[in-house]
Amino acid sequence: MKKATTAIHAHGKHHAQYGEVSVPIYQSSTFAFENADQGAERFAGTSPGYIYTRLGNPTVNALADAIAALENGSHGMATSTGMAAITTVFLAYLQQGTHVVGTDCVYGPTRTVLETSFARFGSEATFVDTADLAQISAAMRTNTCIVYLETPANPTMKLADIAGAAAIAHAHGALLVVDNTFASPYIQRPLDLGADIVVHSCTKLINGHSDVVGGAIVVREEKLYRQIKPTLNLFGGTMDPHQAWLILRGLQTLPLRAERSQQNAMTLARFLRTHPMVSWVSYPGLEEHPQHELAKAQMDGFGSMIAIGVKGGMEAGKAMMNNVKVFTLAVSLGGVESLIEHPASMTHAGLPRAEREAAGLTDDLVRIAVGCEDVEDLRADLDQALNAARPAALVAAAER
Ligand code: LCS
Repeated sequence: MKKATTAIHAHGKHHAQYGEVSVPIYQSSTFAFENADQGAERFAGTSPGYIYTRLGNPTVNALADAIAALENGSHGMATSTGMAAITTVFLAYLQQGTHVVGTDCVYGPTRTVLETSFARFGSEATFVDTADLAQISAAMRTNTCIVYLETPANPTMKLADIAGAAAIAHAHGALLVVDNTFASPYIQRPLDLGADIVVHSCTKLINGHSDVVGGAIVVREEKLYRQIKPTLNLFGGTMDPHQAWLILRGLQTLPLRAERSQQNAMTLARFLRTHPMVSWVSYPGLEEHPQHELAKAQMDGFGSMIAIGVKGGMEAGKAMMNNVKVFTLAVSLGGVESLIEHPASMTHAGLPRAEREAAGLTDDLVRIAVGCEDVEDLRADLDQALNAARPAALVAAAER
């Protein structure tokens, strides 16, 4: 099946009881056994069936299977949030003395959790510019067990070569984990390129309506599922059935939303690079993006996220964000509505300034999450908001 058909029908593995077309919400925390022997068999894994929703639930499994089908994975797991997906994978593999090599400009909390919580448990992490494979190779140690990529990365829109990184990871006996949130499986399938594990914040494009948080883990083969699923069950980062149902509903229109929002993003990126108030634009669909060729090779499109530098830095960027009318000033991304935010003071504020700047996350960077509105309205809104930032930029220039 092709991608759009899969997005609409992948939950079809759910066995309808009454011919229902939509997957029901199995809002039950526990599932009755017919007798004591059956209960024991379910716990032993020798009899199929559900036990308790933290361990598995039909609505949640329908979503996990659908995302796994879209990612071409062997097994999927749905989690309470994207961070639960990411930390469950780390909890499954990291221990005292292990080491992770990761993308320097990942979503802030992903880096923070490795540098604080997992460091406290004795596992180290090195963050490098994973756009450069040589930097990944140089950072590998004998105890590196995970290479962790975010591509495109939040918020710089830098890419990493997934196949190249997989070769390096595997040569060192490490796993390649890819956060595929920014692209979504409609636009990029890391497992096909050699990754072992994909993680998602389903809060974003997969759900697409800014009304629910959620996450997912998809693995290449059953062995990895057997390593990760017990950790998810024990630590309890499980998804709730109602959450799963909402995300299943959103997933079915992922192809439509992804197409529309990336078309809008391309138009806006081209417009922004001509705007006098914009000093630079990072969007993989622009020919001048340093990894435009890689984007064409490993992605089916260029996605809906754009990073820009606003002339006049932080103050001008703030003035711009305070003046948007169609865009909403809010963190998150991947919804039908367009959002705008300032990573250095919001999503990535938890990182020390030196780390942020070394990763290309400068104060002038404004992040634009493009939605599905009429592009003319989005373009006019960005234009008037940027023009409204002109006085702040002049003040900044005078102060320099
Ligand atoms: N991975 C990426 C690439 C993300 O952008 C986010 C959230 C997460 C993981 C975590 O997912 P969550 O637990 O929130 O479902 N990114 C956000 C952002 O850029 N703005 O607000 C949240």
